[in-house]
Amino acid sequence: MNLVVLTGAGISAESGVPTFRASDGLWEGHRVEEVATPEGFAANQALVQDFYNQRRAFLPKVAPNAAHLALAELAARWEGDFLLVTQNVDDLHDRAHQAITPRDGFELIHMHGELLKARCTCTGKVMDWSDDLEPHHTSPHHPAGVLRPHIVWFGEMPLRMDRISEALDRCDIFLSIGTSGNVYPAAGFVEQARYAGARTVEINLEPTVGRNLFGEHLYGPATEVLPPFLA
Ligand code: BV8
Repeated sequence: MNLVVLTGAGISAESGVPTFRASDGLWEGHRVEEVATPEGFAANQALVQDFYNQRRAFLPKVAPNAAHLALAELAARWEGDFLLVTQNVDDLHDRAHQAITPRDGFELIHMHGELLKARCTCTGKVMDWSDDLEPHHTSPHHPAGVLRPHIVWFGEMPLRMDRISEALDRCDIFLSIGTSGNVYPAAGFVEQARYAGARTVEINLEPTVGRNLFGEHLYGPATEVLPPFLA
C-alpha cells in the first residue's frame, strides 16, 4: 500500500507554532501574502528577512508533538511507499523522524521550503542557514549573491512537484492533516489522489473549505485524533 500524507500549519499548532489563518492573517500589520512574495522581498528585504528571522529564532523553543511523533512511528513500520509532504517550513517533522528512524520507502518533502535553509538569489544554491550568514545576507559563495530564505513565496512554484505528482498518481491512501485547503497547488492534491482511486481522509480541527472532496473526515485536535487513527 502506498501512502501520501499532506500536512499544514495545524499539525504544528499544538507545539505552539502559530497557524496562518487562526489569527487575522496578519503579521506585524502585514498580510502573509504581502510579506511572503518575491515582490515583498524586492520592495523591503529587511522586513521580509526579519519576518523569517523571527520565525527561525522561534524554532528552538518548540518541539514535535504527539501528531508529528505518530506519523514518525507510522513511517517506522509502514511497509509500502510513504511520502510525507508538508506545507510547513518548520523542522518539527524532521526532528520527529530523526528521533524515530523511518523504513526505506519513506520520504519527507517540504514543498514550501524550510526556515532553516537559505538560497543564493544568483545561483539558486541552497545552504543551511547559520547565524554568521544572517548579518550579511550576502552569499558566502557568490560575491554578487544576496541570500534569501529558502521559502516558496506566493506566485513561486512549490518544490519537488514532479515527485509529489508521481506519488499521488499511484497512492492508495491520502491523508490531509491540519491544513485549511486555502493554498494551491497543495489544496488540489486530494482530487489527484481520488482520481487515482485512493482512500481520502481529511483530518483537521474542523471541517475545511475542501471537506466535500474527501471520502472520510476526522475532526479534533491532531494530537488527540491522529495517534489512535494511525495506531
Ligand atoms: C503557485 C511559505 C504558480 C511562506 C507558503 C486564486 C485561486 C487559486 C490559487 C491562487 C489564486 N491566486 C493565487 C493563487 C496561487 C497561490 C494561492 O493558492 N493563493 C491562495 C492564498 C489563494 N498559490 C501560490 O502562489 C503557490 N504557487 O501557485 O505557483 C506557478 C506556476 C508555474 C510557475 C510558477 C508559479 C505557492 C504557495 C506557497 C506560498 N507559501 N508558505 C511562509 O510560510 O512564510 S503558503 C503558507 O500558507 C503555508 O505554507 C501553507 O501552505 C499556507 C497556510 O495553509 P495551512 O498550512 O493550511 O495553514 P492555515 O492556517 O491556513 O490552516 C491551518 C489549519 O489547521 C486550519 O484548517 C485549522 O482548522 C487547523 N488546525 C488548527 N489547529 C489545529 C488544526 N488542526 C488540527 N489540530 C490542531 N490543533
